[in-house]
Amino acid sequence: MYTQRRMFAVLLTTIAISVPTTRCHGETLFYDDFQDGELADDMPVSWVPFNQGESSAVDGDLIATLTNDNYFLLTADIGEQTDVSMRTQFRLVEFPDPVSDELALEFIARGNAENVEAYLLGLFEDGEAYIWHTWGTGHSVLASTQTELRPLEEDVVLQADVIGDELSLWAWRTNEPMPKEPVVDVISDTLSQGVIGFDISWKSPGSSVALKYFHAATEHIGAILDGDYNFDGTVSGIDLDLQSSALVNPTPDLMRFDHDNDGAVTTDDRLILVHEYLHTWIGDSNLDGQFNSGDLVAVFDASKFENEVQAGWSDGDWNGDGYFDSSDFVMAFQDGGYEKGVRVPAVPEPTCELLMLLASTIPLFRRKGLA
Ligand SMILES: [Ca+2]
Ligand SMILES: [Ca+2]
Ligand SMILES: [Ca+2]
Ligand SMILES: [Ca+2]
Repeated sequence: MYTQRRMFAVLLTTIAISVPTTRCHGETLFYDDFQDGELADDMPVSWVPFNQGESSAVDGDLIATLTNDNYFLLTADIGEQTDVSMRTQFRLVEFPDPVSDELALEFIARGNAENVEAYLLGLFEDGEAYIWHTWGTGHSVLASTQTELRPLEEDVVLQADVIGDELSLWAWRTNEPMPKEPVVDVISDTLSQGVIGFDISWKSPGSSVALKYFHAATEHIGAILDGDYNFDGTVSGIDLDLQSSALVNPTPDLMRFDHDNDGAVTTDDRLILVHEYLHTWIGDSNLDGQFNSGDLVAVFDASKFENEVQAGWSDGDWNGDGYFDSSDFVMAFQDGGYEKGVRVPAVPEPTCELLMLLASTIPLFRRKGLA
């Protein structure tokens, strides 16, 4: 019987249809959502402040406040980088003297602390986007353009790519898709590598900025797939398990995990991920697009049913509470996908097959657990 199940599992694995993929986003260096309230604990990165300012992680935002009339810089403590793509969502939240001062949020790339040299790619409060080369005593404007973005009034997604000798700045509103082209770009081979980070500047003491997250990768960060929480270009079991962590987290990252925008990460978000982004059913443990006996074989082999050990989606934790127990069968039953084949968009009806299966399978798991 056991051998039969193994063969069945192998067969299913062989014919498994993989989840659609898009091109990857290079290696993610880090993604900091500032949810842990810490900026200097290496989780996932430590932020090192330079010059005069204050910084803290509050309610999932990084707040940086300028206390001088020049700049306040935070670098990510991950060593020198060559090619980098950096993305953040930010808003300028304090700007005491808009008449006589200027205010910008800018990325730093290929920065060198010794001679205070770097590429700066940023956005002024009036919507001017720019790419500068700066050094200790001056700067040159490599490129600039006026945009209609107003970061004092709206959240803006800002992305800087410094890849090879191509420098580009991307900017868009949060309710819009990522644009196909950068707002400004230029070729420069002056700097080859250095630290990365961002600063708030300049001539505007008392000004502050709020960043929702900071994502850094070694290649251009493209449009992120819905449900691709680890940015690997694929929606997979890894993402289901990341969502499970968010489901039991008292302060989850709503930007990433709250798909129905109700201010919480709940079973409804689970259903959106499984139905709309993975196009499958609750219960499809092997993610072959169907919920059938092959999935029961898989979770049976994992042997985590009511064992009080941590379980993932592939082990049978379909509802995302971290364990595999009868509540997972209840959710799968309610979803109604058992032996319904590949999911098509429709309102599912609970099936009596699954009801019968529920009645017959749970004792089987119990017996295995006792054995
Ligand atoms: Ca993923
Ligand atoms: Ca939600
Ligand atoms: Ca399956
Ligand atoms: Ca569960």
